[in-house]
Amino acid sequence: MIKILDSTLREGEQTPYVNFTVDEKIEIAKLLDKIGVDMIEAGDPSVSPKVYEAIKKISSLNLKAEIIAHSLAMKSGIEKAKSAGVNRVVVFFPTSKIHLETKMRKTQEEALEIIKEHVKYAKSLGLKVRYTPEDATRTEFDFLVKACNTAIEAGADRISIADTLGIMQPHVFYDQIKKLKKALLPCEIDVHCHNDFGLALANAMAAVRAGANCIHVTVNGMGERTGIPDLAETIIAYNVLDNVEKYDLKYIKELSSYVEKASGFFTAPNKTIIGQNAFSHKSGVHTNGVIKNPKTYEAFDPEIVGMERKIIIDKYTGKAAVKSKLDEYNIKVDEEGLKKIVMEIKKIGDDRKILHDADIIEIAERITGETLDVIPKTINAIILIAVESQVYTTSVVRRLKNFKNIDSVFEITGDHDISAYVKVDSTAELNNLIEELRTVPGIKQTNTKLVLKKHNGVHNGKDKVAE
Ligand code: HCA
Ligand code: CU
Repeated sequence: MIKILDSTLREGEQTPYVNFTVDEKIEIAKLLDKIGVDMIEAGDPSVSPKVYEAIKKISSLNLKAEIIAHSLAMKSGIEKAKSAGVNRVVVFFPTSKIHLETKMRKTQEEALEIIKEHVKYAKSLGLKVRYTPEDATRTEFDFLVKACNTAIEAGADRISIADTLGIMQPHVFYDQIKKLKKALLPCEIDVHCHNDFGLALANAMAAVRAGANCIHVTVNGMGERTGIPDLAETIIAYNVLDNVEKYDLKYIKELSSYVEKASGFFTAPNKTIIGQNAFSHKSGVHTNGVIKNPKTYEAFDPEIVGMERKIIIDKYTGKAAVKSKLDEYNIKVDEEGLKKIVMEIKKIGDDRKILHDADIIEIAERITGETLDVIPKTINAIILIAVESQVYTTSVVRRLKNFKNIDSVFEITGDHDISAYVKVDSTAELNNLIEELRTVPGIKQTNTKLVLKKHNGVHNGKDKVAE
């Protein structure tokens, strides 16, 4: 049965500009344990005192998952792992020619000695040991086998085959793991696949087919450069495509969102499983199918991972989708009216990027001649915006400056970080703007104040006259 090792707290924290606090790490570890990952790689205790503290605290939580500390082949690192109370330590030492010669300046013989000595040392402290040959996939095969078998003989019971540069392809990795399985002494094999070519999960799944036991993942696929397989993607792929039911899927969205907020590392809309578009349907053909039966265009039910289906209304939309949207608001129109509304949506959709529910209500109002819920025109508002603590406020301001309805933007002190002065023609537009603002990465919260009257100062040329 497949095992999952989550390395969000170690590999994930190696993502550029990402740092978790100790409390955030504890929260992440607890959520990972609820999902049921088999192992949690909690960090390398030599990195900093706070990393050590987090590993120690996580080790004392009595989670179901095995808690692992990562360490270079270095006695002090192994000792810190031991004193942090982990179940297992990783001894990592590279095996490829380029890493040995240029980075470590060691011969192959010296490398074997170092591996043996440090695995033995970790075992002597009573720790379980995984050995990672860093850059394994660029290592001469015979030497890779020698290095791994040296570690196994010294007491390692897991070997992590690291595709450190993400250069594998599924069929190549499959063959390599098959060969390794035959050549290695008894042990479990982990695969640690980097995603530099977008092949990380495919490579890892091929390796499992060939006999590997465990896949390394991170939440949202974080990690050095382009990261490693995404936890959600991996357990859903196994669940839906391979009937593996050992992981609890319902915490996936919560964990992913929590990690996004804690890390300031936001996923793209087209991100698998938890991306904003993962269950959005747009073209008339697709929405018509989904409304009749979601299975026409959904490989699995979004609810199982805490996500929601979305029907996008714009120029691609057909009657079925518009009708279902109107039904949501209890707006009744006849066939003729529906056609007109669809035509109008297509016309507006040609000129505008986003159409929100408020637009559709407005259009329906115009076409049916009934007043639904639109309020007077020309509205000025001040939107106070709070930004996530780890996000650079000016980078959010830069984005806001491009919004058509935002007149001016100020960075401010106090409970909020930004104030935006906004001019819109209707509440519908204001609504749209606020909704759009909420999708801007880094914006935590908005608070909108309607301007009742605007008075200009003297220097403005006019003399304190209400506009
Ligand atoms: C690194 C080390 C590592 C180790 C993987 C593992 C890699 O380069 O930072 O221990 O399984 O990718 O080789 O993350
Ligand atoms: Cu790595």
